[in-house]
Amino acid sequence: SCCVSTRDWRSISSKKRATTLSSISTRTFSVSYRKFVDFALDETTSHTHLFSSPLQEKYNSLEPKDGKGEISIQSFEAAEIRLLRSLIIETETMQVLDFTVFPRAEYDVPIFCANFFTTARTNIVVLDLNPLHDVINQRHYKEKYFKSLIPLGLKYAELFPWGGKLTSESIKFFSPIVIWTKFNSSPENYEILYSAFKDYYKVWLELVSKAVKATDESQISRNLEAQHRYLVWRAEKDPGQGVLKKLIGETLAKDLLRGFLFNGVDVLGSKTFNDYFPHYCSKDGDLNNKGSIIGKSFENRPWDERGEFLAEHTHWY
Ligand code: BLA
Repeated sequence: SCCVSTRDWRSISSKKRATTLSSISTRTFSVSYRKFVDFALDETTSHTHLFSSPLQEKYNSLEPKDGKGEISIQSFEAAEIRLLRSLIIETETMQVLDFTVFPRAEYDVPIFCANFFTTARTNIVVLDLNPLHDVINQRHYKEKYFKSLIPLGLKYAELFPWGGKLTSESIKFFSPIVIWTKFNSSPENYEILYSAFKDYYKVWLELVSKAVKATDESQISRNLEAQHRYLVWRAEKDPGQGVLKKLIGETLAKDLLRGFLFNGVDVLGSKTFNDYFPHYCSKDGDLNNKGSIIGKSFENRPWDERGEFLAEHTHWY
């Protein structure tokens, strides 16, 4: 039959559901991000013990407003991990993965970040080990975590074209091995994306396993502030916000952003968006609606093959 009610939808298996989806829609998908998350959870479990996070229950029952499609969340903690959380959205028109792992403040290891937005035609992808500290001016931190990973970054920089201009501030949250790309939907591309995801997650887990727990209070508070600044940036500026608002409404979307995706933004620090990003202040004081005061830049990859940052303006604020 051509029509499925919401109830039928929920009671059929996900395999059958996928088939039904492609037959009732002109769009067909060859990607599901579930296996990405399954891989990451299996790998993590082989390194450390995962505990279910209290956030799980609170956000478990989200559904698209129109009842079409599914929203799945997962969240865990571990000895070295403050929060591992995953959001998967599967509707008739899009597939989204937002998978991020935040280490505890005793560790200065990068934040694992996978953000994939997929429609029938196109994909917007960020996959990175987001550095906690400045990798443009702080040579020591860059070398500590990224020097040995440059060849891995180069491998995928050749397979995936640079995604073009992006919000200028974002580059400061990216590493020299960032995969920032847009590509057409195709099984081949998803295969490469899956292998990139696996490679990046494995090296990230290695970093976490080898990381030395800081005991120095000032180091810990520097790490904490860097995490908080990251959370403040993403909770305020995530380009997925519009999509989330349409999907579940403004109130729930905001709660999901601050309470789940970027959990900690309201408790890990007291600085505000203005404190961290003062250049955002505009004449009318309506800073939150601006995409970026600086605008978009970096039409081409700003890192060379040795992982050196190429742009001249390395101090924006
Ligand atoms: C676009 N997502 C983008 C862009 C970036 C990112 C750089 C290009 C547009 C821009 O620069 O603003 C992702 N930016 C990031 C990430 C960081 C950052 C990961 O600063 C981390 C520090 N994307 C999602 C989710 C959805 C989503 C969950 O991660 C949807 C629910 C959608 N991203 C999405 C859409 C666009 C986009 C629709 C294109 C629209 C736009 O350009 O604003």
